Amino acid sequence: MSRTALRICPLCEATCGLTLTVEDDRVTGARGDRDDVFSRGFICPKGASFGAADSDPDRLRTPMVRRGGELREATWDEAFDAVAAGLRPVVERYGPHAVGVVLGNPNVHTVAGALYPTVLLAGLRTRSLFTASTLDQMPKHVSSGLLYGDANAVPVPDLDRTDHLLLIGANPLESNGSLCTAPDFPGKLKALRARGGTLTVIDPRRTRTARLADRHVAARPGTDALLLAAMTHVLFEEDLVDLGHLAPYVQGVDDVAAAVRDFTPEAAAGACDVGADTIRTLARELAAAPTAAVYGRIGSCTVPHGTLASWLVDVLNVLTGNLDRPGGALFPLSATDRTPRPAGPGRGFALGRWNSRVSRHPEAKGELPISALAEEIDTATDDGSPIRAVIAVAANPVLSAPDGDRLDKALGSLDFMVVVDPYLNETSRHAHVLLPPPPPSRAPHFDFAFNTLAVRNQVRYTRAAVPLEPDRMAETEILARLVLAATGMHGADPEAVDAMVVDQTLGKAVTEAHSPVHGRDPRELAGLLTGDNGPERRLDMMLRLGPYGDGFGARTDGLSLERLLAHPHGIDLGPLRSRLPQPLKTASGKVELLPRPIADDLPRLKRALGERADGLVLVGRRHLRSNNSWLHNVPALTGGSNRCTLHIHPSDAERLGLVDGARVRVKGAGGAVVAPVEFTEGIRPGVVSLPHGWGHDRPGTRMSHASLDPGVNVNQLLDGSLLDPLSGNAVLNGVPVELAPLDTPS
Ligand SMILES: Nc1nc2c(c(=O)[nH]1)N[C@H]1C(S)=C(S)[C@@H](COP(=O)(O)OP(=O)(O)OC[C@H]3O[C@@H](n4cnc5c(=O)[nH]c(N)nc54)[C@H](O)[C@@H]3O)O[C@H]1N2
Ligand SMILES: Nc1nc2c(c(=O)[nH]1)N[C@H]1C(S)=C(S)[C@@H](COP(=O)(O)OP(=O)(O)OC[C@H]3O[C@@H](n4cnc5c(=O)[nH]c(N)nc54)[C@H](O)[C@@H]3O)O[C@H]1N2
Ligand code: SF4
Ligand SMILES: [Mo]
Repeated sequence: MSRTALRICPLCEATCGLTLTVEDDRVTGARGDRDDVFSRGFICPKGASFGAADSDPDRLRTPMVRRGGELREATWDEAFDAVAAGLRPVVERYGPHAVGVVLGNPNVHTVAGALYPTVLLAGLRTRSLFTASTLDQMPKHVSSGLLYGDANAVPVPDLDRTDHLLLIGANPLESNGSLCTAPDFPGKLKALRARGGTLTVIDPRRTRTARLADRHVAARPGTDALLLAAMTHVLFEEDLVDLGHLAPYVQGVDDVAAAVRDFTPEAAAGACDVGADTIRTLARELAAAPTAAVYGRIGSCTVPHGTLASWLVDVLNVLTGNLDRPGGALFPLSATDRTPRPAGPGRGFALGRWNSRVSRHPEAKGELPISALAEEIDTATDDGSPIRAVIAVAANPVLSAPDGDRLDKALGSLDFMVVVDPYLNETSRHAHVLLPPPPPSRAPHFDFAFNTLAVRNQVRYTRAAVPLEPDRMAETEILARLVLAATGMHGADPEAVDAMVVDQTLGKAVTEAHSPVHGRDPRELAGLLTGDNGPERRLDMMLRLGPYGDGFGARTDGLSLERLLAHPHGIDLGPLRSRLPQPLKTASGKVELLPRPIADDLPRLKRALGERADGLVLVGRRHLRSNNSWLHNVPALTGGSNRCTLHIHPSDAERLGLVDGARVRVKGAGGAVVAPVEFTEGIRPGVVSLPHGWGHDRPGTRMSHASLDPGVNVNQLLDGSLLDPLSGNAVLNGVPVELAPLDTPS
């Protein structure tokens, strides 16, 4: 019997609605849901392969526990007994910081990842938290924290209405967008051009996105902060600054003017390898556009000046009056955001409240740099214990983070490691206990994270498309049980975790004057919650307390889980709207345009004006049918152009005596890898590119298709020492490398 079921796609940030074909509890097809209020039928090749990814035979079905040195199948009870027995002694003997928590990217794509890690961290009280954010967008969080007082207040380019988009270090035609949730990003860029708007792309590679642009600037990698500082300089020099409606909400404009005085286009041109006249044109076009948005992503974050570049993106939006206005860059308002409090000064954002033990890296947003994970495990100091146990959820840092070989060894030396992951892969092979979540068709979906980054306010929820088999456990329950086992409550009812969160949240809400439930009885409110299980009741609570919620009866047509379930294709909540000053939580209650830590980092940027890379530098790239390190096991998503090759400009190749298709040795500070070269005019001379997430050739893994064409781990070229100092973000782009031919040309 064949039927259809709706499921929001978890495979990238675009969050498209899918219509799945289900036969005998197996997903046999996926197409775009034409009635989805947000994605309106859009789908990409990855989403179309949802069924293949979902039913991959290498997905683990049973927990595994290490016995006699080997991972063997076990029951869920045995597995959680082993977790409690493995973790508690470490906490009791070495203290909470000896337990490292590692959270990977898919946590932002699962309900479990949204609802339980915060509870786990609060219960454990460890400072040893490492996530994919420090391989990704931590510079943006730090910049937002400093500018707006809220690290999660990330302005999103208003793709549907802007007249001018300046896109920096992003390739949405392959990635489908990031920190800008927009189903059919490619279509939105085409629509921008069709309505007479302009698209400018800054990228050292001539990507598919760059080819769509009116102007492509192939700047030298790692120099965006210089380029943007020079554009800012031009705005002041040519009197193009116009804050418009923002004027009452911004402080520090004159300080910024002084801070960028030395960053003339002429001074920046050499380092960026972009003509001073081009830099001036970019600034003038930005200022002249009726509305405009500057948007920076991975290429502007994972570089030595990532936080400064992220800050300058917003500075340009502010100085041209484009922040917080339609057509510019706005703050979304998600259905599960907390009830907006009245505008006014807040507590601000603190950086470096503690430091990592070995290299003394400052924390950012409660996290330590994942580049420092290996040394925090393998290096002793007289300042506390090294990490002796790790809890890893949906993370594969052996491939995703710098120097995988060192991390691989470090993970192998742990007293205990528990991993929640569907695969036995490069990281999870070190687990003492491996807990496999069910495939996505058997899990519900709600975009807690991406709705806060979406180009349109909307809300959608899909329940599991296929029922869970009796021997499987929902990932929400796995994480709830993990919380209990890690915090000394092993064996308690996992629903108690949800009940505790509900009690705490409602208990606080009733005390807040601005809350719709102010003064009510939290137990009465808890009794009103609907939903089939703990996680659904928590979702109901968040929706009802949220900005569109029914306030538990206070607003008759407001949102609740019941109301959302009655709209299986979602509810549209309208275009993004101006929200300032409400989102600001800085001590001044204003946008603080030149925060102290930024000002203190500017001399480093000034020194970079004189720097020129004399050798080759490496950048990454993404392929449309990839997803970081874990989709290489799906045959439908590999092959063709999705290969781990070194892209190089023919002029560089000729100079180095390289032959197209031959193997080359690539050497960096952290090691060397061998990959085939692929000539392309689509990359600027002086730059080579390798994709990440490859290197599936380690023993003891079970990724049978991926290991057929394993590729190499680009992050082995890094030694983990190159970081953006303010955010602790790894430098993954613009990394110096040397090449040597391996095969003699025949
Ligand atoms: N050189 C270089 N390195 C990079 C990048 C780059 O651009 N260049 N990009 C970086 C970025 S942006 C990121 S986000 C990181 C990503 O790095 P990671 O956070 O390590 O994420 P993935 O590589 O996607 O691995 C995700 C893991 O989650 C598992 N998984 C998949 N689905 C689920 C699920 O539903 N539940 C659970 N529990 N597990 C699941 C997968 O099997 C896999 O083991 O990589 C970073 N590394
Ligand atoms: N198909 C696919 N989609 C994905 C993912 C995937 O692995 N595959 N991963 C997802 C994740 S976790 C993320 S975070 C997003 C990332 O989404 P994007 O930010 O769009 O990531 P990329 O496609 O890697 O594009 C980054 C671009 O930056 C360029 N670049 C490199 N260095 C520099 C530099 O110094 N300056 C400038 N201006 N540009 C530079 C690169 O050439 C590349 O074209 O994608 C998500 N979507
Ligand atoms: S664009 Fe992203 S969310 Fe949409 S179908 Fe493709 S992978 Fe899924
Ligand atoms: Mo990412």
